[in-house]
Amino acid sequence: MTITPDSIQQAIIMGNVASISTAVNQLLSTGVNSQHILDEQLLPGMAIVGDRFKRNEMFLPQVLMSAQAMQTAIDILKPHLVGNSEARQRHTVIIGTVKGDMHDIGKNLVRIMLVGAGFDVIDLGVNVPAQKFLEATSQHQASIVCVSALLSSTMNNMKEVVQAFRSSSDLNGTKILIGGAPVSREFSQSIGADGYAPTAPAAVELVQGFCD
Ligand code: B12
Repeated sequence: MTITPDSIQQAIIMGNVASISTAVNQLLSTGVNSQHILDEQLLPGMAIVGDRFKRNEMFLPQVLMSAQAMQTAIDILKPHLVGNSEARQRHTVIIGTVKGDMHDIGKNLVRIMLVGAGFDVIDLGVNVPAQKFLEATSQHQASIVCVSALLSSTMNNMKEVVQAFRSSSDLNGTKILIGGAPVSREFSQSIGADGYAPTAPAAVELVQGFCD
């Protein structure tokens, strides 16, 4: 199989798990950088899926197949993305997708890159209520919490998470970082979160900044 620049994007759009595995493995074996594959092929492919879904040119079962292809590709890239971990004092970060929201691809990318940067990350999964973020933070003595949302309806549940921490007597100093496609810096400020990052690498920089 010859890999053209569009092969991976096409495999994402078609939700073709077999051909995405072949294409990603082949590119890696020829020395193409994992971050380049992610930024230039996978993420633009998923953006096209999102546009087509919005315009009713793709439907939920197809988007689910694209998501599976994306996750397969990320799983293959994972050891390469986490390969450059710096020696640093270990900090524990709690991460999860907010209550009501099942989207986890972006959250998983943030987790993978935080692990790559040397953090201990506890992933609470999707549909996580505020109370569960609090309990995990206390249990793991974490100082940073990352919350993801992909739906404009669930981003409001992030406010509940921030309020739960701010009204806790021992966890009110926890740094809360939010992200996901509908979220912005302004929204982050409006709910009293400590930060917002638009991408996984930017999330890592912000978390590192909290630890300096
Ligand atoms: C894949 C997908 C799905 C998959 C999810 C599979 C999975 N395992 O995640 C499935 C098919 C299940 C799905 C379901 C639904 N979806 Co959907 N989905 C998408 C799609 C196409 C791609 C999302 C994605 O994975 N992007 C790729 C990742 C890498 O990007 P990302 O998540 O934005 O993450 C990056 C940054 O945002 C950031 N980031 C992410 N999280 C965090 C966290 C922190 C702390 C930080 C700092 C940064 C950060 O870093 C990431 C990497 O750089 C989007 C379209 C879009 N443009 O976003 C729609 C989209 C989000 N879905 C949408 C909708 C409407 C739905 C459904 C309601 C559809 C329905 N009728 O049932 C359901 C909701 C189910 C639920 N309760 O959650 C709408 C939301 C509209 C809105 N404004 O609310 C979108 C925008 C599509 C659209 N254009 O209409 N979906």
